[in-house]
Formats: sequence, C-alpha cells, structure tokens
Amino acid sequence: MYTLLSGLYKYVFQKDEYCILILGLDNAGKTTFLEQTKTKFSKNYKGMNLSKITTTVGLNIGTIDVGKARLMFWDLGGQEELQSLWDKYYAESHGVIYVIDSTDEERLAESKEAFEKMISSEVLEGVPLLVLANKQDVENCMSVPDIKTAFSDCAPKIGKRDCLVQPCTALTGQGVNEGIEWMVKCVIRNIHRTPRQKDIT
Ligand code: G3D
Repeated sequence: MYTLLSGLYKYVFQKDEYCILILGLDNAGKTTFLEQTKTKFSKNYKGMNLSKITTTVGLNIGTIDVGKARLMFWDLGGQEELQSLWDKYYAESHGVIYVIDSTDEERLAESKEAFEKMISSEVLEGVPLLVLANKQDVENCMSVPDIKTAFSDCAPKIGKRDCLVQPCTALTGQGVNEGIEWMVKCVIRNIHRTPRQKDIT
C-alpha cells in the first residue's frame, strides 16, 4: 500500500528537472528575461523592479515549474572575461537561451562570435537553442529577419538541433511565454530522443 501511495505521489508531484543556460553579451537583457520569466511562471514570485536590474556579474539562478517540468536557469555573465566560464556549465545543460540586444548593431559581430564559439562546442550538440531577439520595443531595432541574415553562416554549426529565433521584449514580457513553452516542449522531446551520456548513467 505504501509503495502504491508513494508511486502515486511521485507520479502526481514529482517534476523532471532540466537545466537551462541563459547566455549572451552583457547588457543583452538576460537578467531582465529571467526575472520576467520567474514573474510570469511562479505564482507567488514578487519580481524585482525590472527597470532597476543591472548587468549580470557572475551568476543569477532561478527555477520555474511548467507542468511536470522544472526548469532551473543559470544566467551567466556575458562580459568577455566571464564568457570563458560558460563552457564549464555546458555538460549539465539541457537547453540554451541566447539573448541578443536587437538595438546594438555595433556589438552584433561580437555577439555572433560568442554565439558561434558556444554552438561549436561538441558538448552542446543536439541541445535545443532558443535565440531571443530582445528589446523589440525599441524603435528601429533590428528585426528577426535582420538578425537571421547576420547569423546565417552559423546555420551549418547549428545543424539539426532544435532552434528558434524569437522576437522578445523582456522588459514587458512580450515573447517570453512563447519562448519558454517552446523550450519546455523541446527539452522533454529531446531527452527521450537522444539521451546524453550523463542522463544515461
Ligand atoms: P544582462 O543581464 O544581459 O547584462 P540586463 O542585461 O537584464 O541587466 O539588461 C541590461 C539593460 O537592458 C537594462 O537597462 C535593462 O532594463 C535593458 N533591457 C532589458 N530588456 C529590455 C527590453 O526588452 N527592452 C528595453 N528597451 N530594454 C531592455 P539599464 O538602463 O538598467 O542598463
């Protein structure tokens, strides 16, 4: 009877946990996106004042539950000296969210370089990739087609992994639900399709 009840309890309440990295250059809006996500998906979460968020130095973490999935986010600092730490987290991640500042044409090449380096990692092969074209509220910002064109030569490295470029305004929440729901769907499907070595052992 105990086994039956504990099995039932686990079936109803136990969550499958997935680690999601939030990467991108400093000032792209990673922390704002994480705060907005926590506010939208956690019932009792009292979010920070989004306009008071300052750039990530080090690591911000956050957890949300979506259905039977628990997503644990690691928002890593994007400054050049911190980018060298990103790959320490790759082996543990089930998905990557890459945030681009759509208003910053000057640093787009730098962002692309960091993106290309990240997707070249064998450890991330097959891991779903959500690219957020953030700050779409700003007039004359780069559109999704503009960003896709600028990043087009990364396509062979992205390969067959699930990849979505999503317009987003982290400050107001536009595009956040769509991005998170897509990621949840992909990580669940991906773990059943191609379990990575660490998930098997
Ligand atoms: P980071 O964690 O990637 O370093 P932050 O980036 O989340 O700290 O955001 C950096 C700046 O961009 C912040 O402004 C923040 O308010 C702004 N920002 C983030 N998302 C959006 C967005 O969707 N639209 C607009 N217009 N601004 C956004 P400050 O002025 O505090 O530097």
